[in-house]
Amino acid sequence: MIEDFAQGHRHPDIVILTGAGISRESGLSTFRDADGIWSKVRIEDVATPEAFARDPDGVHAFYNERRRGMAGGAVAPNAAHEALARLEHEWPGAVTVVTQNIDDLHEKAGTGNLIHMHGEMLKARCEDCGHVVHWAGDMGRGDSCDACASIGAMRPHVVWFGEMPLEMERIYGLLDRCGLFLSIGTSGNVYPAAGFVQHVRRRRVARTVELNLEPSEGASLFAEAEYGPATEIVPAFVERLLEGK
Ligand code: BV8
Repeated sequence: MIEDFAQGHRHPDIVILTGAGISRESGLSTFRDADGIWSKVRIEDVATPEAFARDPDGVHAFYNERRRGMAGGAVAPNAAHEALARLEHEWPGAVTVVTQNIDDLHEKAGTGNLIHMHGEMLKARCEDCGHVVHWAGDMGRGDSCDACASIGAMRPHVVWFGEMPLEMERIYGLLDRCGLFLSIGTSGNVYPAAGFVQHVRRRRVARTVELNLEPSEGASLFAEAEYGPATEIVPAFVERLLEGK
């Protein structure tokens, strides 16, 4: 099996895209499930730069509530996060997690090679000077930047709709070199992340696998798929991969 997807070598590099589904069993809501975040608030009201310009207090309240839900270790990584950290440490090739999630559960599980393409809940960015700083508490218009002292310019260091995701050049470089692309816990609704599998498929040698609770919007684009809760199917997949190394 290893030879099937290697680019001519036994331990190809692996790129893993994760979405909200991988954190669901840690107790964090997803976005588009029946009880998901977008069933309670509209994207246009809380997750666009226009919303922030129009109603900064409302957007801060949305992120303050989610940040509080993650504070103080209330939320822990689950077996799926831990399996990906194990894969990074035991796989002979490079393993990189590209997450759409803004929680810190991959880091807590021990993943080091990690790109938060949609930013991070526990960071703030100054709109005036661009300074990015760790931020675990509530944020509001009265807060000031500890680099340029400007007041009211702090925003969540999160990529909103209509904003360019982070580290895209690095991500496409990784996709161009990987021999295995894994997509875990994402509905495949949000671009450009949802387009990564097409980017990988252009190279015949790479293996594409979807691990999700149910088929995503892009399910037909994956050569292989397994469906079930992430805490069950992800550790099992990693175990098989490492057994065959
Ligand atoms: C941009 C941060 C361009 C905020 C988020 C085509 C090309 C390019 C862009 C677009 C395009 N078409 C449309 C666009 C615009 C837009 C977009 O994609 N819109 C969609 C709605 C159609 N994209 C953008 O705006 C992006 N920016 O393109 O910029 C540009 C170019 C030049 C210059 C400037 C800009 C920016 C998108 C990022 C937006 N920010 N989040 C926050 O988190 O508050 S997106 C948001 O959706 C989250 O990041 C989330 O992670 C992401 C994706 O959702 P999922 O993670 O997939 O979560 P979802 O609930 O949908 O699905 C969960 C899945 O898990 C389900 O499948 C479920 O079955 C599964 N699951 C549930 N439980 C389990 C499970 N699986 C396993 N186990 C379980 N237990």
